[in-house]
Amino acid sequence: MPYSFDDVLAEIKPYPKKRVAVAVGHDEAVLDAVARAEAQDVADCVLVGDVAKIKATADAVNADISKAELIDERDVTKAAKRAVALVSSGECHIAMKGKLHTDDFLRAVLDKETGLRTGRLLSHVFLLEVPLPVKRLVFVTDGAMNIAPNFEEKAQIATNAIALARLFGIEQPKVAALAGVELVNPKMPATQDAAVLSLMSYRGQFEAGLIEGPLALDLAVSEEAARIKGVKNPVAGHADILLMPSLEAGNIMVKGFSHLAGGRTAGLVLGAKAPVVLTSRSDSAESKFLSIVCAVYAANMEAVRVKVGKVRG
Ligand code: COD
Repeated sequence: MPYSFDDVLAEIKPYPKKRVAVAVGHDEAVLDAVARAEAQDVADCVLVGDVAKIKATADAVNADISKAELIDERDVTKAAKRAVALVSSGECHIAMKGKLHTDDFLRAVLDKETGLRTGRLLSHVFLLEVPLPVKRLVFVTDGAMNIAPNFEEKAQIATNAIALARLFGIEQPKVAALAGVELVNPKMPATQDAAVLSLMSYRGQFEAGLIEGPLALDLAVSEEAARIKGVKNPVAGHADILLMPSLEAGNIMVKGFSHLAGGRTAGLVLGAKAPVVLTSRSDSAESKFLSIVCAVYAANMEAVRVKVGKVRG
């Protein structure tokens, strides 16, 4: 089971490389990440976009993209659709966002004809490499796709993240349904949703994971905070998945972690036909590379899961 991004990178080495289709490739950090993925035999990449701009950008940052396939499509919307279509047709295994707005990229992913819909809710998960009290990966969802999820959507978002955490080797992921407090307050709708999700979990409605809530962030991740506040349950202090009440909460938390505390993060969209790498345009090349690594890991573990048939979704 990987406890760090370096572990994830080491664990994918025996598995086959995957093909990544990048939508609108002329982004410095994306091309740096692509060059690293090619150099470390993690993935082969197809870069869709304005080829002249892609080459000029790669030159500017000294990114060796000589092994990548280039497809010239200067229109941003068409480039996004074309990259995603390469994945839905099976020519590539992973879609990745390049230099375009998140919503424009996601609309290509959701396209009814050429997109990656499955009939399920698609949702985003950030993976955070948390240093304390021991280094491990924590999953934060949804900080990038579903803006204000209703109760049913939160249940699906939790289910998607549980499936991902299980691919990452956590047998029964512990989910903290986060709010500002640990008691149900009718004036705070997030606490009500969290309480019902928790009840559903105790009734066995999330068979693969354990949801507890409402919990404030400190209670979810700090054993000491839970002890001081007298909160005793199997998730308190040990949450693997932080289920956020809204996109803003998740997005602000993760950007605080990376931009204020220097934490390493990766980002994926789940629930689609294939993993989708979705990072912010301001994320570092390292974060984009780590996201490719995690997508390759998820795609390979999913294949193992289907073959072995041991793990329930
Ligand atoms: N899963 C599956 N289908 C979906 C989802 C989803 N999460 N979201 C929308 N759909 C389907 C709907 O069922 C419908 O058929 C179609 O897509 C259009 O639905 P709308 O009109 O509600 O959606 P859009 O196109 O206006 O917006 C969808 C986005 C994902 C683009 C939107 O939710 C969005 O902008 N999300 C936030 C993206 C963002 O800015 N993130 C910032 C992170 S840095």
